[in-house]
Amino acid sequence: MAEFKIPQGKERFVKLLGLTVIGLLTLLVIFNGTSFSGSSSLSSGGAIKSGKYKVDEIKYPKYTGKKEKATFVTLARNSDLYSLLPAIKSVEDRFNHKFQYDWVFLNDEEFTEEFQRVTTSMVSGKTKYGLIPKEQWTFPPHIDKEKAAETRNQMKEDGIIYGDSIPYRFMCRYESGLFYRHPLMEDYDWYWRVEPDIKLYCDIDYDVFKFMKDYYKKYAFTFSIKEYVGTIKTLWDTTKEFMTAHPEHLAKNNMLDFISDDDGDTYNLCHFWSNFEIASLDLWRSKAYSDYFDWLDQAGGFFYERWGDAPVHSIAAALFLDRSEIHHFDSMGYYHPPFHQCPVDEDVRLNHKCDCNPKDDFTWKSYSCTTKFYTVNGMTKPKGWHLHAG
Ligand SMILES: Nc1nc2c(ncn2[C@@H]2O[C@H](COP(=O)(O)OP(=O)(O)O)[C@@H](O)[C@H]2O)c(=O)[nH]1
Ligand SMILES: [Mg+2]
Repeated sequence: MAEFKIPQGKERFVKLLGLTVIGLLTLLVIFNGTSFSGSSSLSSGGAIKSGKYKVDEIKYPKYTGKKEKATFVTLARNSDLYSLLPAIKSVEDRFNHKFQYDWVFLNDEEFTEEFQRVTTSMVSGKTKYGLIPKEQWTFPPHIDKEKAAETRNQMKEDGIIYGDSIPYRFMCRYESGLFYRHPLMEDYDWYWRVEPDIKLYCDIDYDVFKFMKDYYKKYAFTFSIKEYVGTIKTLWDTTKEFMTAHPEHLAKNNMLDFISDDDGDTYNLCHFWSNFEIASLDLWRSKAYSDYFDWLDQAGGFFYERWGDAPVHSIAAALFLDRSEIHHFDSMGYYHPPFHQCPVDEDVRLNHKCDCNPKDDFTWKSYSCTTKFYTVNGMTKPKGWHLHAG
């Protein structure tokens, strides 16, 4: 075989060329490395978020796909900050870092600098902080304060949870009929409510807001449960009066059979647990819901009893929506003390990296109403659900 030989004289030139190429490549690698760990691959909106707070840039690639007009929303006190942080982190890690939706925080007092600084550092989307107008966090003028005080004393004696609390009642009224009217919520069509101390157990790999829109859903829940009857003694009678006065607001294909076992005569106490809600703001902005909230508010049960936003929202969703517009998120995995939702189907848990114990799952237990939800809607329950009932 003929040997290839570089002619003498050209040998030095080839060596020099080789060294130059190696040098250039090294420079290129160093240069690229620097820019990679700098700002070019990082997200989102630069270092300044929410106006004045400067935080480290988040380490996820900026999401550039289409997004819905949606936000997280959290009502909180400044003192809730450190029980809220793990909740935000969990939602960000399991879902939001992929889509970077905004987060609206609402409070009846000004949020502290610390609250804003720390939460802003946790959220991948924009953060916004709203003050609730004083007149929305007080007794409405038509409420007899003495009568309301009597109820609170009685409920305290009866050992009803939050029975003697005034702020809890302001909170329930605000979440029922006012949060979606806050100016910061005007930018959005959809919201996901998050509370302190909650946790998501499973990865969510798709945009839930897009899912809601694409599948014509208006209200979605994880848990359903029965309400303490002592807190809503006249809520159903007041609702029946409303239905008689406003039959035009009832959806044709409504889900009355989820909330009543006797065709509307009595309320069976089933409601969606509203500490988790993903819903369309249009539902609450509708004429039907505005009329319903005003009716309830005039009746005074937020103060003369202790009506919760959960039964109020649930009854409204069941009556004013087509049943197909209400959705159960069965594979998120969710915790709000003291209950766990943990998908009972192992395939679901492994596919979504759920870090929960299916033995803790509450979904199919007798005190939950979710079995009823599946039954009245003719839906198929997940594999192995009956092993977790009881
Ligand atoms: N700003 C403010 N938020 C409150 C107040 N009371 C409750 N919240 C918030 O309202 C939501 C429900 O309250 P929480 O204590 O979790 O009630 P529970 O889930 O029914 O036990 C949470 O997001 C709280 O942070 C209050 O007095 N002021
Ligand atoms: Mg809570």
